[in-house]
Formats: sequence, C-alpha cells, structure tokens
Amino acid sequence: MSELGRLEDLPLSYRQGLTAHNLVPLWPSLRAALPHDIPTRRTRPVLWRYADVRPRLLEAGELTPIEKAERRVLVLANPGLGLENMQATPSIYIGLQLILPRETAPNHKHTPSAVRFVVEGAGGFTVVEGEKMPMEPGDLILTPSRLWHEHGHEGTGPVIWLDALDLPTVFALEASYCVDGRAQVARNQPDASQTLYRRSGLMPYRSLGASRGIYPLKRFPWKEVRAALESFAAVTNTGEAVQLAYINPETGDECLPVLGFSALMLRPGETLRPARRSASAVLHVVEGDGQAVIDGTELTWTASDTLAVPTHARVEIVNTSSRKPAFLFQVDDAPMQRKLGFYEVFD
Ligand code: GTQ
Repeated sequence: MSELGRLEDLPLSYRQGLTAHNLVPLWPSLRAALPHDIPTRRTRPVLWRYADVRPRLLEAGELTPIEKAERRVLVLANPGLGLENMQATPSIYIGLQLILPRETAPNHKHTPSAVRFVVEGAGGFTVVEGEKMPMEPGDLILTPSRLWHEHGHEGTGPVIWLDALDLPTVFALEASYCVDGRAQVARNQPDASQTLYRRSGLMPYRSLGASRGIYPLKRFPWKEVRAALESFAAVTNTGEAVQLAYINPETGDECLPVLGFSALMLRPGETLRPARRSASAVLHVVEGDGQAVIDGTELTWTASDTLAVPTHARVEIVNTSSRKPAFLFQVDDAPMQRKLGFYEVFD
C-alpha cells in the first residue's frame, strides 16, 4: 500500500488557506483516525491498590468537610489518558467515595448514569427517587441518568464505595450537567430487592403486559450474587468463566445504556483467559488474591484493588490462592458498543 501524503508535502500557502477557512485535509491524519486492524490505545493497564487509595481518602475526610466537597471522591485516573481527564478507560469514570458518620452527600440529579459498588463499612445508604437502599459491602446500587439521588451514613466508622459513571461519554457529547435539589423524603419501606424482586424469575404480576418500569431494581445485594456464583461454579468446569451479568429483571437487558456490570468467581488456583474483545473494562476485587496479565503487563492484586483493561486487550487472570476463591466485579462499556453495532469478541 502506498504512503499517504504528509501535511508538510502541501505548500504552506495552501495550508494557511485551509486553516483560515476552518478546513483540514484528511489524508495526513487518516491513519491516526483509522489505524489498520487494531485501534490506537492510550489507555494503560493500571492497578490502583486500595492500600494506596484508602489512607489518602481518609485524609481527605480530615482535610475537606463534606460541605466543601458535595461528593468526597478520589478519582482513579488512567495516566495514559491524562490524569485531568478523569478516565479509567475511554468510557469509564471510576471514583472511590468516602462518607463519614452523620454526613450527607446532598440530593442531586445529572445526565450521566452512575452505580455504586460498596467497598467497606456499615450504615451507609443511598436514596434514589424516594427509595432508600442500604449499602452493605459488595452491594451494587444504580443511580440511572436524571434520577434524584443522595447518600447518607447512619452507622459508625468510614463508609467507602466505588462509583462508576458513564461520564466520559456524556461529557464528550457536551451533555453532562447536574441539578441540585432539596433533601428527599424516603418512603418508609425496604427497597425493591427485599420486596418486589426477591428472586430472579419472579416479578410482580402487574408488570406483565403493562408498561414496565425502566429501572425496577436498583439494588443487587452482594450476599445473593456471591451465593449465585458459588452455585454456578459447582456446575462449571475449571477454566470456564463463572460470570453473572447484572440485568433489568423485567426486560432481561443490561441495567444501564452505556456501562455493563458483571460478577466473576475464580476457583482456588484457577486461571481465566477470556477471549479478546472490543470493550474496555475495569475490574474491582471483592475478595481474594491473584495476578493479572493485561497486554503483557503483570499486576498483582488483592481485595479492594481496581484494574483498568484497555479495549482489545489480551487478558489473563489468576487466582493465586490454592485454598480460597476470588470474586471480581467488572464494569465494561459493552452495552454501548453493542448499541453502536461494533461490539466484537475475537479468537
Ligand atoms: O455520588 O452522585 O464519583 O455525582 C461523581 C459524581 C459520585 C455521586 C461521583 C457524582 C457522584
């Protein structure tokens, strides 16, 4: 194939004329925009150790009162994408949020969708559109686009959770904004995971045929996810992924439009080599110890650590314990890629 013409090949006066009229020749940039066979990836395989993040987050609790922060968050920023851009991967924002006893992170709503995955502590809660949801370690809580949400803490000791947002995409669309609101009045009843959607395969009869709730279930208790993974593992060969997707129980679709969520279990000593795919991902360790090799970069992980997986990356994940299982929570952008029509799984 012939070399494409360079910008320098063009006469200076011609280039100046283009610039003056807000015009750009494609051919010098064509290969950068459309590289052959595999995208150009600036995203690095990175590990954020909880042991490095936690003390700095607790220090933020002393340095910055909640009133001065609104949300007290340290963002896990991928250095390959520029720290100031607050991207773990091109499409995934990840932050670790701290709330201290009796603090409130005030009510607001915004165009990006968010989820919380609880890392530690007891007594935290999130209220979404009047539904109060307890936050126990490992619970996944959805705050979909433009729904009112606020967080609080009725217990003792710090509560820390991982925030995952589709902010990079919404921001790139120049569509990211927030509205502040007055404190919600929470309904005095348990959340839908404890009442209307107790078990997969069962939903309120009235939902059949009716116009369905868009986000019927916004809390997925970890103790149920963990038990489901163990039952799944009991009938699955070693080396085959024990992985459950979080879905909307009324439609069977992914929970949110841009980001997808799943939970993985690795049996003691197990190695997983998932097929290479077009989606980027973030892995968060719920329990266990192990190693990951992501595009040749070796990373050693333990509980509450978080890893970035670039698009098209070759990934190997190993549970290095010979006695204990490991559990990982995964965020990826496969839902958006599927909707855009280019989600691919290779090999
Ligand atoms: O808790 O609503 O990490 O609005 C970033 C933006 C958390 C939240 C973040 C947010 C929130």
